[in-house]
Amino acid sequence: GKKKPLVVITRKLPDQVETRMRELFDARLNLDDRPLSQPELVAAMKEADVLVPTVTDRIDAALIEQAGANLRLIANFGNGVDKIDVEAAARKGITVTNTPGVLTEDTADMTMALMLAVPRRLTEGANILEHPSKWAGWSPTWMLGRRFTGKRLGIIGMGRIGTAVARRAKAFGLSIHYHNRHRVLQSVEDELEATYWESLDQMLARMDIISINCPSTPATFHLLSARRLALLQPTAYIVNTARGDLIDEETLVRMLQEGKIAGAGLDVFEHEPAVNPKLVKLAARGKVVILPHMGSATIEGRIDMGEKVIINIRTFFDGHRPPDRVLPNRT
Ligand code: 8YV
Repeated sequence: GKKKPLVVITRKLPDQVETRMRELFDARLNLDDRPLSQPELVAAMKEADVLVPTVTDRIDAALIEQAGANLRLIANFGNGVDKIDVEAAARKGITVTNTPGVLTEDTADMTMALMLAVPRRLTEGANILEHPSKWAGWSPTWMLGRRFTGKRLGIIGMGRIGTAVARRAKAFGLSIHYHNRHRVLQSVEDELEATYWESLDQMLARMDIISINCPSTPATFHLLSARRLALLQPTAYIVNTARGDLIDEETLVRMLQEGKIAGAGLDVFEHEPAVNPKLVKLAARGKVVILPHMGSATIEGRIDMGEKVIINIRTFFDGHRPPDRVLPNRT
């Protein structure tokens, strides 16, 4: 029979995904789940037929240059391919795939959780009851937040996740606005009663809440630049479950400290896993809710992502175009 492809998986995956990968492939697993060192990553690239990286691996042009002749597929475990130089891979004839679709709902759910948490002071309240003696009792002016329903939500990036966020937000009574490279289908706009803003700047100036749901590419680096952040109303909130580098984080932090923006819910950071200590301080004061990149972190989601990776690898080695191929120059 055919020789099974050597598939190097850089991180620990759910047991049932690993079991399935072992059945189908010559799977090299990372049993202790420590991110591979640079030399280990180079060695993996040299030997493997397929590399399965995650968001914690930087697969840049220099690394891709060192790939062995066998490496034909990088099957990313995850949606965002910002850490993979897809152009450099294409130049070497290496196909790149990702796992869209299966993490849409989970990420949209977490986006809503962050969106509600800041104005309704969820973490502040929960923190108070870690020390029940801090609660002297209810009062009409105790722990007042800001009303969520009725607010204007501006979504940056109306793809799968952005649309899933919009559906949820509409059910919560928010009005839906969006900025995207192109307008979405009229039927989707109608369903969501959504307003399209061709100008991101104009949208930013008028929203109560901003949710970022677009990919990180060279073209979207610091999309929310200092200049654009300054357009926001001081009462506005920002939620980011996409990628940290979409926002000029240093400026965002300063604006939060100075009260030039009301709050932020952040699942992603510019220098993950490092988190700016000033954000941690702001979190203690309830100005921000920060999470350690948990947007898609459900058991079901991780299993589905594993299945997607497997389908992409199998389709590729059956000689067909894998369903989730990522094309270069998507900026
Ligand atoms: C994962 C994600 O945390 O898919 C993405 O883009 O950020 C998350 O689903 C990560 O990418 C897994 O590699």
